[in-house]
Amino acid sequence: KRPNLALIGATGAVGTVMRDIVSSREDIWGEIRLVASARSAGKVLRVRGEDVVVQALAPEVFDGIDIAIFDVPDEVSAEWVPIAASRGAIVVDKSGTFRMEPDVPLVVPEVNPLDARDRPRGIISTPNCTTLSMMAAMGALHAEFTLTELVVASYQAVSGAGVAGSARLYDEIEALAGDRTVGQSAGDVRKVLANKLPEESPFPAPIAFNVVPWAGSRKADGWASEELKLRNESRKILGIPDLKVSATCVRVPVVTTHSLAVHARFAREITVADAHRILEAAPTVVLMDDPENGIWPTPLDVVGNDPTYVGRVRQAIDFPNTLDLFVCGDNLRKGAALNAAEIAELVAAEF
Ligand code: 2RA
Repeated sequence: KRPNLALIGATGAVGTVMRDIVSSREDIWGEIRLVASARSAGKVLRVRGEDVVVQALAPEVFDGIDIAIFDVPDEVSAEWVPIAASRGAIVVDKSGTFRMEPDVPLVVPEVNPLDARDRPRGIISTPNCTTLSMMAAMGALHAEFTLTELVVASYQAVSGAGVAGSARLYDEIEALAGDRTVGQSAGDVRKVLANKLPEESPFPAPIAFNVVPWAGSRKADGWASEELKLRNESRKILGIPDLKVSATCVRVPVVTTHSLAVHARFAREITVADAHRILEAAPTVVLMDDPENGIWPTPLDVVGNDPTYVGRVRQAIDFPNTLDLFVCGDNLRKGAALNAAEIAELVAAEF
């Protein structure tokens, strides 16, 4: 049987990439139903070359659906994922709502595909895009050398904050373009933006010409939610409950593709050659590591592509058994839509 798929949140930044992915990969689906908020209902969108009318989220939209992929805000998932599951759909949920619940698997198909089979609530979570940006690479290295510690700094793209995040960066760049004096005295960019773009930004500081050491919501003791997600989710996906993880998440003026500087310690000695061998053999990782010839990944070279790109692999000079490396992953593809689609494909193979 070809299972029927529903995409919930079909019109957002991730939903748009999701439609593209299900249209461009091998077609394994029966019906594909598009669902969004009442505001977007009635829109006509293309999937697999056909026009599909977007339906408003309601219990009945799950009738006859085998697998539902949710990409909606946490509170919408909290309300609607259980409704979808109770109506018989297996749910792949992108929100943070269920990720850390012990009876909900958190899956990256390259790393822990078997976890997707153990889903007592009919719910499978897909990780946050920041975690996902490094997971294929770190999972492959862990499988052979056993990770013990991760220290990560992220350089997160604005589309991680959705369509509004990208719009804000473009608007700020437009508002500042041509003025060759901005960025030279403290607060000058803020002043221009306060005049030209008085509406509230999704970011807590100007993002054009800047880096902002904050991503996500406020958590205890000065941590941002993105930093804690990276820690907790890495532990769960890799199956290392005591993995030591410390992260600083930073927003940068990049439209799409998150980058991470990763300092990774292993249980035993690992060389650059070991890491190259493993990463080259990992099917969804692309190694771009030839600094003498200026070869390393950047977001502009990676955006729109599925794999995880790795470069700048070095053996840490002052830390034993430790590598430093730089990873880039498209936050809307592997970081979101692609991983969810791949989980859904794993489940579809059971039909
Ligand atoms: C961000 N990781 O980049 C988040 C999106 N879930 O804002």
